[in-house]
Amino acid sequence: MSLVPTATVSEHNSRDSCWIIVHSKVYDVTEFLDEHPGGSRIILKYAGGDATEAYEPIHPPNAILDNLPIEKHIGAIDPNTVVAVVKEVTEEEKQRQAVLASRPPIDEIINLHDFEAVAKKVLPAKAWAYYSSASDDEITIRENRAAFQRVWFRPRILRDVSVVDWSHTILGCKSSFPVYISATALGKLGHPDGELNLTRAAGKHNVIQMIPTLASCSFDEIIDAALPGQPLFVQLYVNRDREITKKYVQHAEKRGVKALFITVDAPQLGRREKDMRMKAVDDNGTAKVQDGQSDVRRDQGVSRAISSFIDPSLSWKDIPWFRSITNMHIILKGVSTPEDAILAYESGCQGIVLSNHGGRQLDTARSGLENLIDIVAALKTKGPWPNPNFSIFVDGGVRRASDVLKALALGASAVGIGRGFLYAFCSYGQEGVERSFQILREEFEMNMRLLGARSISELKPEMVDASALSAHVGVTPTDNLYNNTYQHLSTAAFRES
Ligand code: PPY
Repeated sequence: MSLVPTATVSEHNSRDSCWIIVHSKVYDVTEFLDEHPGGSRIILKYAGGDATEAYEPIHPPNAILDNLPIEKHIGAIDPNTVVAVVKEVTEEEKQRQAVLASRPPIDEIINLHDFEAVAKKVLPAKAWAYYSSASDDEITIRENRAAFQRVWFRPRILRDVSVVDWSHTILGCKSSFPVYISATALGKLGHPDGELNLTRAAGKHNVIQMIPTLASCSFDEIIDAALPGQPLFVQLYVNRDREITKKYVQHAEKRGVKALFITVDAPQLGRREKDMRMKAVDDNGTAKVQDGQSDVRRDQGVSRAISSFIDPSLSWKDIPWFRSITNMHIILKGVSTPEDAILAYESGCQGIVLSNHGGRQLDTARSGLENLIDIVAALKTKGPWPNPNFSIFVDGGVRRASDVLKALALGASAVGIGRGFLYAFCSYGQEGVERSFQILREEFEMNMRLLGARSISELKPEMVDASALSAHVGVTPTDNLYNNTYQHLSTAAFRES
């Protein structure tokens, strides 16, 4: 590969000839400018210079290699010509660092909501907007929490609960509790080590992590950070180019991943308005929504900007193809109805995740917990129950072990937590994730004792009253902690005069 002096790169600093440096490699992106889903302006900002810092957290590691024809790969930057740049720290970053330094000591974090409250304060505004946002009016994200509060316990007593055991097996893999780490994208927006915080903590504490397709760390970095034999699942966004998907899936299997979670609820990404508004704010924090620039796609937040590879034509006809390319368990992530649950079962999948994508897709879609009731009833008509060959997972809004116990009592095989663990590492790195596991363990111990269940197999539908679950109106006590972390939506801002 030829070596390119930085002076040569800096000559290509315009719309007519635009070169950028990413990870010490030089690329000619002139013809790609108008195709960039995030608009050309952000690339032009780095024209003739190094774009790595802006590129890294919001692009999958291979995005540029996969999207840019090989003849546009100019070469490697000549290391002898690189001048060390002293980076100016912005006022916003200085303030953020000060807030970070005044975080509560980790032993004062006593529940998963605490992590969210800290993350809300310490995250860069763009990262918080991306992670916390949900679609449209954000009704579903709030319903995900509320649904758990419409299920009430019916505890059993006098059962000798001196020993309680919350360990579990998920798709044949041992887990310290009936919870897995659900995939959330772009971990480096929130912490320099990104998803590796989860991998390392999960390895130490016997928890299963689902690797996101759109992780900031590369798939292999994550696998390499795992302990020998550490069970991992992988999430899949299906690419329009099925060869890319096939390669990804087969590579995952070769590297020992146990289950493939195919995301089926995102043929198009939902409109997440907090994220979109952030994109309409420039680096000085000035609202630019109304300035008439034509080259910026204003309908794009971080997520929409990088989602164009997802194949909206994915259909039931593709399931046999997936079966033909892998022996991993195949789980459909994002099922909501008994009709689709039965189709998944009949098409030979090994399970489903009742999920509305953390409220980020179809707003006013029901919660996974509510859907669980009808779906379990429908699947009971199809074969043995519980069915050892077909698992039902639930995610969305889970913050407490009591939430998990409710889902399991109602027939879930295990439960996924995405944002809860994400906020733990955004606020305290790996230590935060480990603390979140410890908190859950303590909550499992107490709640199982009080519920009268000595093991996960003793959780039964009779232990909960879900009669109010489908009543979408009704008085439930306010969830004070969640309401505290929930950020209200806002309307378009006026320009300052
Ligand atoms: C999400 O943001 O909800 C995701 O699932 C991840 C993602 C991010 C960007 C594009 C597509 C999906």
